[in-house]
Amino acid sequence: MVADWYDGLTLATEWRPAAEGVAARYRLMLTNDTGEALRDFRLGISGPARVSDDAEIVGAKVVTQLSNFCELAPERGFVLAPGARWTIDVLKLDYPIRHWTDGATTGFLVLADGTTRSLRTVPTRREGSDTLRKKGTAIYEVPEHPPVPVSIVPWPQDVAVSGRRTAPAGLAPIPSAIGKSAATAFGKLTEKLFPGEGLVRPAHEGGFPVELVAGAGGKEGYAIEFAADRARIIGETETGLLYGLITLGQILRGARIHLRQFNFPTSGRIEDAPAMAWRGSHLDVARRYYAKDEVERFIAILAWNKLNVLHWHLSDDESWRVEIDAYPQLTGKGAWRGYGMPVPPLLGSGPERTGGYYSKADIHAIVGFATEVGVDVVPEIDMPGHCYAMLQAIPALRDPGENAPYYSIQSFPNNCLNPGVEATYGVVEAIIDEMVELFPSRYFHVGADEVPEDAWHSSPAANKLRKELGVTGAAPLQARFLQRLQAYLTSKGKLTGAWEEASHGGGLDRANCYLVGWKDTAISQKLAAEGYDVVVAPAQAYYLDMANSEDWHECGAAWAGWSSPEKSYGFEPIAGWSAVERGHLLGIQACIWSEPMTDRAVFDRLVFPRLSAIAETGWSSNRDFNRFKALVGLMPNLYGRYEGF
Ligand code: TNX
Repeated sequence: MVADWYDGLTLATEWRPAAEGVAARYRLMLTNDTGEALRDFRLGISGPARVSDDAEIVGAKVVTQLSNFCELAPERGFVLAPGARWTIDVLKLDYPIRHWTDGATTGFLVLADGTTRSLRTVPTRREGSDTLRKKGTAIYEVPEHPPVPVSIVPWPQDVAVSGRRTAPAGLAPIPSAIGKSAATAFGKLTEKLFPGEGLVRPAHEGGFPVELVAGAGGKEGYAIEFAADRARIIGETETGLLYGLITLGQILRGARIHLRQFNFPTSGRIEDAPAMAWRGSHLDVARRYYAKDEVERFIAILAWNKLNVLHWHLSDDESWRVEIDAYPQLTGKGAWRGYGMPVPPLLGSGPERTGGYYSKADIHAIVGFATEVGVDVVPEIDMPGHCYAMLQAIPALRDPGENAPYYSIQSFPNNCLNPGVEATYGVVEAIIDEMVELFPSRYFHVGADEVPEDAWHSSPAANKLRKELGVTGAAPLQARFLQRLQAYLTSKGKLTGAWEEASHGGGLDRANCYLVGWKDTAISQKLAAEGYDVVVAPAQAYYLDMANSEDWHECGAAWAGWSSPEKSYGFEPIAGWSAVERGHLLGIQACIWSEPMTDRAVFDRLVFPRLSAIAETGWSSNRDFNRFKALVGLMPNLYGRYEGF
């Protein structure tokens, strides 16, 4: 029996960027301090960086590889003596490493009997660099003299308040014919986000009376009238009143925490309504699993930012996360990763079985909470591409005649549902049947991104369909697949959502869909001009997996560039759009892809405060980074990790 080697074995990785006359090099170093000689083993790694298929590798050979999982073997008879180090040089990766989160974040040994041993894995260093790794939300100090007297994010349409009183101990909402649900939702929201702060209190505990009354306001607008001994919120809907309470709660927290800098007013008025109808955030729970409580807290944060859509990315190549009764193997196999399993360790998951999925009861609770706080949960099942996990769970959906591989951009082989395999439609429809029961949203997002151009090239079933339709390539087949899905969703009363690529090869019925433009804003504008309703989510500014700056010490990805909070904040999503194009704008959203989120503190650094920057763009007609910077430090993050803590 082999001892637990965790303490004695260390994997370190080092990146040397390409320079004049020097090739890029990714070096893996395994050091043996176990006191025993190691033989007959292989090294498994997982983390965002991908060893290229045609990479020259010095010191090892690749035994198996799938996307960013790679198993490397030393030469036959190799012995790693006590105190010795095994060095492997990989001379080509699919893309260069630009930040410390890019390299292997998990390493493990595979022994001759097939068992595995975890080992300590040190985050990647760049050659010659120090070990500083930035994590945690950047700290935004409240200035001595903030440019505005009250703390509110996103900034309202019109603020005309005056007077000043000591921040009350809490708020005591008083519903009338309207406002019961808003008051309850506000209580749950503040309890989740700021437990122990007592933001809601009865009058006898010093709660400040807040009357909730019916009046104008539209779907999400509200007004607040201040008096010395009470405030009144006027709204037309429960959501409007909730947003009024959120504004008051933010004012209260600011005045309480920074009593010199911010006021709790005693007179005047705030008038508010959103600029855009769709103010969303996408969350990828497929690359990384987020527990039910984390998702609910994230939803609470959305509401606190007056964001109203969660685009919930529930499946991808790396996993499947929704319980489906008709196909228990989807979660039985697809929700888990591990060595020797249908889905191997990926993106830093280890050799042991890890993952998770949302049971129907979980989804019911999550969607119920979201609805209460004004957040519409739009589910996404990503199809026909990004389906490796689903196809591993239900291999019968592959065409048995397909005999050659094609690869996705993330290097997954044959990862697309096959439009020529008729059984696919029955399975997908059964999944939709169950999911429409779980998600009351008008929208159902079907993915449609990144199908490789040569998808299904060797599939007889796909080629038969190509012949029938008189088409070539992948796009028309994908369009045909999506059109069938859309017809089914329409019959269920749903509008079909998809990424921009759903417009390729024939497109969708524009009256019953919306598309998310992600490559740049020009594409969103073009889709709007073609008559598609669009949500604008350009990767250059709204992809929160992109690092905050070019600095190596920052965490995150870089394929679409870098975006500081200031850049995300100042970004104009619909500059130059015509009135007709604007007529097709639903709104904007952040996208949170989870490949780099190996550490919760990385999530906090990447997502905050950029999420609030995007929220303010969706809500306010009056933006000012200086004001935003002074206020955003009061906004919550997901895990409570701040830079330097
Ligand atoms: C592209 S954006 C993807 C995702 C990745 C993301 C990483 C889109 C629709 N597809 O699969 O996670 O880039 O930034």
